[in-house]
Amino acid sequence: MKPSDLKIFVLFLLAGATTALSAQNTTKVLPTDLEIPLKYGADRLGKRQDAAMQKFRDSRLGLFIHWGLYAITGGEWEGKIYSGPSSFLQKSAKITPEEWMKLINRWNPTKFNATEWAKMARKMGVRYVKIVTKHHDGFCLWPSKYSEYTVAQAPCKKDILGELVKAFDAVGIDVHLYYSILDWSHPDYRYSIKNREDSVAFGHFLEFAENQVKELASRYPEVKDFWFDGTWDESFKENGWWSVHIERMLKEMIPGVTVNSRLRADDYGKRHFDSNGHLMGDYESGYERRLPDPVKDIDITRHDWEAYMTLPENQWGYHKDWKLSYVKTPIEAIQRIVHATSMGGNMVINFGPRPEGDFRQEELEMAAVVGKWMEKYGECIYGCDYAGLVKQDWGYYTRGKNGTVYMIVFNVPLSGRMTVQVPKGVQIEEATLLHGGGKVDIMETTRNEYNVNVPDKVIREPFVIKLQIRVSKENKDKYMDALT
Ligand code: FHN
Repeated sequence: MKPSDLKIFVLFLLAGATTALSAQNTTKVLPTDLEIPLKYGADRLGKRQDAAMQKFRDSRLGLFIHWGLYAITGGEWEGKIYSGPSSFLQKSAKITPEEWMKLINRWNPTKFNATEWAKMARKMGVRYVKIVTKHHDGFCLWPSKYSEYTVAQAPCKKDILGELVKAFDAVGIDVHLYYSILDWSHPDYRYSIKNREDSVAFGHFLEFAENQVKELASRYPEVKDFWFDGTWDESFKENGWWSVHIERMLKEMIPGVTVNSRLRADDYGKRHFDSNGHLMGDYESGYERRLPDPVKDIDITRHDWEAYMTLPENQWGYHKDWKLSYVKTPIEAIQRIVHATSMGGNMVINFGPRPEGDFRQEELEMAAVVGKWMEKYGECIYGCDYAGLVKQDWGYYTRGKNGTVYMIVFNVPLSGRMTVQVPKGVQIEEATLLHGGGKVDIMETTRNEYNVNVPDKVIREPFVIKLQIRVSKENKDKYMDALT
């Protein structure tokens, strides 16, 4: 058998074994003799369980900040508005990197106040912020000594990133750093490696990227997470060793730091999950502008993950014209936060500040409404997880650490009754409204099924009912594993 045939055969065996394992609902590791030996595959099986990871998981809600030169152009070039992502204007308007970088002379955010940003985020209820330090265009929000395209070359000369790290840290919001490997400004970047010259150039590029990442970790040691992007090109996928090296380096430099799966590529160029199907990095970071299906994709509850949402359909950085696409409402954002928590994931909401350094009205409104809801109902989000109950049409379940189950209601049934199916041996003892208290009537209708009455008073927001449940001794382990 040729090595390539052997690989296919092993993958075939693996596919069968994985299905069998899913059916048994176990997180056990496959016997190693069925796995492809990998030098750059997953370094751990199952969820990371240390305190730093637990904190990441318990946070559940984060804020993404995309702020760079694209805020200045806001999707407009030479009088024409481009409807694509404003952060891709350089590509859509075919602007050379040299021309693009002249925007640095216009980087002068006179309204920027890091403390105000941190205050807004605090009120919004986010527990961490992911800041774009360098997007695909190569402009750096910190005065990097390895690049000529940084805030240090701009008129205001401020270390914007440094100010943000300090301000967020001061209000107890963890700082995560986004770093794009893909770099349109760097002469040594290659999309693919076609010859020796490319290989040498890309080697130099990787040295540059390593220096910058190291620089970030040593300048801002209070950082809790590194989030890598722009890792999909062939050139990068052929250098899985580098992604492993960088993750290890960061973990040595900042104990407890978390790293997203998007950084990693294995020996065969597989990303996020290695060729044996195991997650690389600490959490999956593939759910961008979408969420897993709450029924079909329930297996996702086996690992940590994070999802990202933009307010308009596909705008990360500031764009002048939001009317070009649908803009999500705060209730839709709340639904996404709940959806993610109900499946054991985190939701990160993206804001793209204006070139002056403040936020647009829609973002301020979003922060205020989400914040108010989180203040009232955060108990069903922070520290909560997948509840192990079958999804119903009225909304979502989450489960707190003490076993309390929360029903988060988005669709109130006209029947006035909400069905709750429970596994064998599980009883609902009591239901109460989370905010404002008050008992909610429940009735067992048939075996393993209850009706929870819609409360009499009209509530004009997604509301939460707390269920006290009792699990008989012999069912304790099985209940939480009840994948649907
Ligand atoms: O192209 C980028 C995009 O601008 C944004 O930064 C998002 C954030 O998750 N990531 C990339 C696409 O996957």
